[in-house]
Amino acid sequence: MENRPDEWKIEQGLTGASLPVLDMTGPETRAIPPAEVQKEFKDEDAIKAVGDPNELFQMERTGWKGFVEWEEYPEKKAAAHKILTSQSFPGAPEYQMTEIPATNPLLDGERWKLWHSAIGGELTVVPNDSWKIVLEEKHADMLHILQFPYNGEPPKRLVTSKPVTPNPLHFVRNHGGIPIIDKQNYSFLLDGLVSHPQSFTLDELMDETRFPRMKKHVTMQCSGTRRIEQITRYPGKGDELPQAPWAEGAIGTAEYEGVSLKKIIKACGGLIDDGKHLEFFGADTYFKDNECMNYRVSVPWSKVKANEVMLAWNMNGEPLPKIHGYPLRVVVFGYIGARSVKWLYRIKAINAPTRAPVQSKEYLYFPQQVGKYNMRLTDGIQIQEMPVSSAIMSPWTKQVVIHEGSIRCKGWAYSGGGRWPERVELSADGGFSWYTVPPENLSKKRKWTWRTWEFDLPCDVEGWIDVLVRCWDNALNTQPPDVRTAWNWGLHVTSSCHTINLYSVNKKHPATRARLEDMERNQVPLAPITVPLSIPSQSWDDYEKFWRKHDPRDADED
Ligand SMILES: Nc1nc2c(c(=O)[nH]1)N[C@H]1C(S)=C(S)[C@@H](COP(=O)(O)O)O[C@H]1N2
Ligand SMILES: [Mo]
Repeated sequence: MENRPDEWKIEQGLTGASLPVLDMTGPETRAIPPAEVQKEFKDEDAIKAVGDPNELFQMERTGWKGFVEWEEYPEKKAAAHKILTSQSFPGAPEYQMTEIPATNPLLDGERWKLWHSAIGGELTVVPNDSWKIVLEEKHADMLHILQFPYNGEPPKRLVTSKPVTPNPLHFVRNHGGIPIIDKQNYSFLLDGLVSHPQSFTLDELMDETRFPRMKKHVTMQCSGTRRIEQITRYPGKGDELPQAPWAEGAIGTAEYEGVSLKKIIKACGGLIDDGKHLEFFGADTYFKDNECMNYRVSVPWSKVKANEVMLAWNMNGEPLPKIHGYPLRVVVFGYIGARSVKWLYRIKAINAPTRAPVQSKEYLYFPQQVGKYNMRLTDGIQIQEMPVSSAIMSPWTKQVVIHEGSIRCKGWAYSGGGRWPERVELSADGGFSWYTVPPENLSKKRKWTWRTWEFDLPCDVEGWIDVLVRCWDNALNTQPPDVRTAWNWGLHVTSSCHTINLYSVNKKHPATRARLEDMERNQVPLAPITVPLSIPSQSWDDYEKFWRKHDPRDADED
């Protein structure tokens, strides 16, 4: 054994996957080195034998660019599977225990791009088209977490700049490319366990003589919001989930307009037999374990029956942006974003929650002791309603704050399931004592939305402080104190108290005030706190004066 050039970093756990596993099951501990990278291969003949991609994976419907229907075509799925397993693709990038690149986009999604070009046909140009739409529709300052499939969130200063998020700043979570659907050629099918299966065009949905309109402010939250706090504590599920290392911006609020899904189901004569769940199909293609599929999830009928599921065509008074599901998406109030299917092409009434992977294999909330080697899907709770949570958008962690006894803070608070933030509290001492944000400093109270807030947090002390926020919802639920208490293998639902570290400089303290004035007089910049000050911290006169008045450092014997 010899030192490697990165020996110190490996020993400190800073190089991720290069550490050997220690097997302690025998009398001697055995080190198992990380596996070799898989060899590249491509079986051209096998791929060719599958057939012509332009025929196999052609445009499904006129005016639906980038849409391949997989769910009704097992042969098509089999062909795609054959292509994907007849060649190698690069592995998932390992950055959970190493540094995330300092670029925007943060991650490029190379594997997804290669999967799309490997399938070809209608999917060939999807990555390019999708990126063009991002540049057209989203704010220039969006943080592009993943270029393709596109995942993006607004920077902290813009997350809560308005209580209703402007469309260009609303976060985006995509599992595949963006289908470009022409409104004139649009319709969706409602079938399965309903009396009279039917298709609906947009004009039919918008016919107010048939269906009353519905307008509602709704907060959409990805269950991966604030995942980065879990990732930086401990890595978790190392597949597609960490492709969305969200900070606090995977949440947004908009006013949606559309119709209640309940009315549409009634128009089809209602559910029959043991119809109990509604399955939604999205027109995008999702790649998972060498399979191609449409994005698919379901919600229970009870949720629909309560008029809490909308088919929406407008977002903040404008037609849905392409990136948010144009021309029609589902909006499920108070559930995780994952259930609000975009680019809806089909709704199917079924008798049990869908077995599609997004519902049955992902968005699961595991107990803390469940992980890679002992996990069963049934150990996880399928996440629907999000618990109460909150976050501080300003200041940022590790910032130095000069103040006069209180620190200006801003952020959001939200609770799922139709509960709303009733009280927001902040602590400047790591969660020992809490100050309540006055109700007038919270944005409007609504059943299905977050509330943004502002607060001058009292703080006397000087130096590093832990600032925490917590919310109490109207059912008096609140948040666990620390990430560790809620850490889970799937890295979902980071609802622990959001904590930032600030360096407090309190100008109310005479010594601090004098020092800052001294610095200003001498034109000493407010350098980073880690850089030593270039002016003395105390005059020698003062120093000597102190010792003339006080006992010396060491005590004499009597
Ligand atoms: N068709 C389709 N619908 C989808 C998704 C998707 O990838 N495809 N992502 C879901 C997830 S996980 C979330 S959090 C929300 C995000 O909605 P937004 O992109 O409009 O903010 O959309 C949901 N609907
Ligand atoms: Mo999500």
